Amino acid sequence: MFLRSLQLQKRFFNSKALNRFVDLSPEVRNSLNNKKPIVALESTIITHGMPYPENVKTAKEVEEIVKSQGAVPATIAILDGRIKVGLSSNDLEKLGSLDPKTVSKVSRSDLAMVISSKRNGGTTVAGTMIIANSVGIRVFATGGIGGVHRGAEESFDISADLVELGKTPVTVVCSGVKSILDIPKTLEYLETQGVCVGSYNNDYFLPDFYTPRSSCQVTYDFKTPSEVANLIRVNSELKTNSGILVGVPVPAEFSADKETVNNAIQKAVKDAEIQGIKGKAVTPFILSSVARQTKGNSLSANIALIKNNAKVAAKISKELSNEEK
Ligand code: PSU
Ligand code: MN
Repeated sequence: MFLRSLQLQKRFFNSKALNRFVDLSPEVRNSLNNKKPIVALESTIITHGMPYPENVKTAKEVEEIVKSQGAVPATIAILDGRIKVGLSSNDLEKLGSLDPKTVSKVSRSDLAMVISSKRNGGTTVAGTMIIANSVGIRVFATGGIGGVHRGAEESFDISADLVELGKTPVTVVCSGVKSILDIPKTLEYLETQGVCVGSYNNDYFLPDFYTPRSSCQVTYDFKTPSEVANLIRVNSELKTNSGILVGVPVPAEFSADKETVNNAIQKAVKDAEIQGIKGKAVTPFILSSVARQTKGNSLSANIALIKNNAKVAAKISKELSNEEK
């Protein structure tokens, strides 16, 4: 029995190296073993992206949405140095109520350190992609990815998410990048990294997170979950090893007001500069400043779009697992 479970575990870990640091929840293990639909969810959004208790509430609701579509949610985080794929309700509560100052924001550069020092960490898009890929999860839903920051020509602040998308074959379903970032430069960078980027029923417009359309158009517009599933399958057969980005617009009724958000972003970016906020702290600083300035209007758009993205990701994952049965 023990041997059989070890063999199963081995079969579904692409990277045996990561295996010994990972705890799969029983639901996640079952889903991987039986090739059932599964959607990875990140946790920096819980630890650094949203305030408590909305963060925990939203994380739980997002999991419910994935389940209601017939897929298994796999929220990924690091607790006491163990990589958790699939969090219990208690785990979520613990992670979400930790002081953001004491919990790490885990991107590729932090993974080994947070594990070796047995810390707690919320995984970013990059961190979550690495772990999802290593356990065999191919579809991942989140709000927005990191990107090229405004003024990057001076600061060199370019999110590791973009580099990860270029070398890790996971499909990230999100609402594009926030207009706190430089969207045209982000798209250029993704192209350089070899990432296939498409909008989702949005007339080729990449969403800008809080509102359905940025001013940037992309090369593809995906129409159905099965079209994306097919793309994922061919991408994996081709072994490009690149990720795919699916840009799903926030549902119109939840869109924030563009001008209000843009004004808040401009002020937040300026404040970050004045206060000398650098590196990892920049994104969380701007996010919370925008939420505060727009009096929660941006937070409600944020919550609505994550839920919608989780639904689309679950549908894609279902199509993917149907094709493989
Ligand atoms: N963008 C958001 N909300 C977030 C993040 C980005 O709208 O919570 C988080 C994601 O986890 C993303 C990370 O992977 O911030 C990027 O951080 P940085 O820019 O430091 O790479
Ligand atoms: Mn950065």
